[in-house]
Amino acid sequence: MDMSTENEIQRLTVLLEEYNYQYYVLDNPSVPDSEYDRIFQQLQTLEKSHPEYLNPNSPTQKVGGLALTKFEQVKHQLPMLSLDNVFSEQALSDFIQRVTDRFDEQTAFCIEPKLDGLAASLIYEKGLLVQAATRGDGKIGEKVTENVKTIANVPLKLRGDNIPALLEVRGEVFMPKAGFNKLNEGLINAGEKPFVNPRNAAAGSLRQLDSKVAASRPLAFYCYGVGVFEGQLANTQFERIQQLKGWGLPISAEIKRLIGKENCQDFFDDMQLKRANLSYEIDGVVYKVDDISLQERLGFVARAPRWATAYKFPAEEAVTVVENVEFQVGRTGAITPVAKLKPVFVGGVTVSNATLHNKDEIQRLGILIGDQVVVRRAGDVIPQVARVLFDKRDPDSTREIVFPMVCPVCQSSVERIEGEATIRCSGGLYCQAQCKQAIKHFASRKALDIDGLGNKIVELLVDHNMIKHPSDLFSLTIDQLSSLPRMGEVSAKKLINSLQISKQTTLARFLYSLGIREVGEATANNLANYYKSIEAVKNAGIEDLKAVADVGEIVAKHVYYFFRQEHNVEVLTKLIDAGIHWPEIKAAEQEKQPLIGQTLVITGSFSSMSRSDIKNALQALGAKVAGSVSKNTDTVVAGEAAGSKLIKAQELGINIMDEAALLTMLEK
Ligand code: IWH
Repeated sequence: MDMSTENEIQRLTVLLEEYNYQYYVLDNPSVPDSEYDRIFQQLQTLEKSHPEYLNPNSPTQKVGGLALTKFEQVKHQLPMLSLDNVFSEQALSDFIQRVTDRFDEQTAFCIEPKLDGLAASLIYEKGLLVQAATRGDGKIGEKVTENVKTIANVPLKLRGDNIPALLEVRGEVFMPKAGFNKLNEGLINAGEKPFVNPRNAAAGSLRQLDSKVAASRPLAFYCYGVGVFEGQLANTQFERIQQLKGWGLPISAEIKRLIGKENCQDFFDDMQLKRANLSYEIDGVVYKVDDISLQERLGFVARAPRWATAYKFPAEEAVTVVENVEFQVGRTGAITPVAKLKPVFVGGVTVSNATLHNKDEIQRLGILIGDQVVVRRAGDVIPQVARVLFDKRDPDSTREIVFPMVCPVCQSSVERIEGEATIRCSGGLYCQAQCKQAIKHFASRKALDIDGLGNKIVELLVDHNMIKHPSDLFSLTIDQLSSLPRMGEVSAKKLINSLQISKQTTLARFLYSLGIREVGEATANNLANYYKSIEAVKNAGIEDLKAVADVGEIVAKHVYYFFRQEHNVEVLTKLIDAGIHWPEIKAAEQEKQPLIGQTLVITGSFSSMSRSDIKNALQALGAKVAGSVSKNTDTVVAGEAAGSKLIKAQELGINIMDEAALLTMLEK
């Protein structure tokens, strides 16, 4: 009986270790979580009834134990170095040149994202985790073994063959974004202070004296190198990392080995694009000479290796002053408070405005005009005020933000809706601000797609009283247009021409272009397919509208009331009178132009057709063919030797079509 219990504990342990490896390291679980949980409970039950067989490295032992009164200090046998930083393409290029100049051949680099966490050292003896320490000052750190043992993806025991007798693994302890958000939510609900960012949360959690608290924190670990070791390791950085992975240690999925400045810079650019979609925060990219013997030849300067550098993203947060708050009127009349900032360089651009969203947000921030604030600009997202520096507030130079009683643009009354934080201008298209936004929307890419009618020109046209409604666009003359500042006769003619072209559209685009609240591209499509004519949409009742795919009570009401407003119907009539038209929706018509509304990009070279023939063929099917890949691209048609456009498309998750697939589609 005892023998079989011991065997059973051993069997379950091995099984869970394998599941953990598949889940955390290979990112490819072989069983559902419920099955993992079932085995886990079985093992836990057996261990409880037979404590004599409980192994301290059992997969069940990740829950933390006794609380410490302080952390012991540990001296790192090999110092934990810092990295040199670079902040520009030129500086990266200089680094690569400097390294390459030392050797005859092109030097390969092992490249990885730089995680925004804390460096840690994990020591495995005979494959068992015996000590974990923080980096500290690089020479002396703190022993946080009990806490690190609770990190879900840190193996207590290594797996596989040829495990070194001694292995110091270096890596980053961090908190994934999702876990951070959940942790903060819990802290706020409990009336406690949330962490400012995932890095602080990771630091606070790793330095918990009570390892049970640390165990409750969603920490993770990725390794990026080796410190001391006894035994044989591969002689390149890239292969060593793969060895660590094979022994059950988690590594970032992004690590690559590359040669050449261009590839190195491309990796950085790609990482910057991917950044927002990664599940954890990164603050740059690390480049390491791949060959360990070359690393040794390069050696160190002061406390940083000459064979590695960190290329940092521009800071996403900066401190500045709120000089004023203005109120902007949007397309639907929503009045948004905008903080006018002392210009500050953040996220790679100079920022002088940040949205404050609404009253609730202002209250949440506790912000006053004159406050010093942290401004955040991440990726392409509009700048936000992250928080107020209350310690720096000077009551003499701050004042409250007062919401306007009337629209700041047209002086119409302001609507406040019970339970909504947003206030709205009631002026409709009488309000110049709403009018401008409506026309910009009307001309935008997914609406009538009027080439050459950018935001600046719309503003000028409205300011010069040349247009009031979208329908006025179609009676503009070349003389009128060329009288505008910075508009010559050539651009005026071009614009008149694109206005002419834009009249041929689709019902879906036309419906979208009207700017009905809550009617986006998808809803416009659904409405068009369901009703097939503008008259039918116009006459539809609320209940009937609700029968359209994805249309609920709110959308239905917005559509219904839009067509009950006299001036909307008037504009609509004028647009049709101006000559806006679309093919009648019949199944056969739609098949003729299956690519209408889609943007394609052609890249690479093709063997069966020239690029211009492909372009013509795609346009004949209704597609718009663009020159560069962006998030608006629907499909990239990639031939042989496609380069950066293809890579970008892959990063953005855009549909990719090769030559064979293209030909098949064209034949259809
Ligand atoms: C209940 N998970 O940590 C439960 N599928 O191989 C059990 C396990 C997990 C969740 C929920 C989220 C996560 C899954 C596996 C392995 C380890 C592990 C697995």
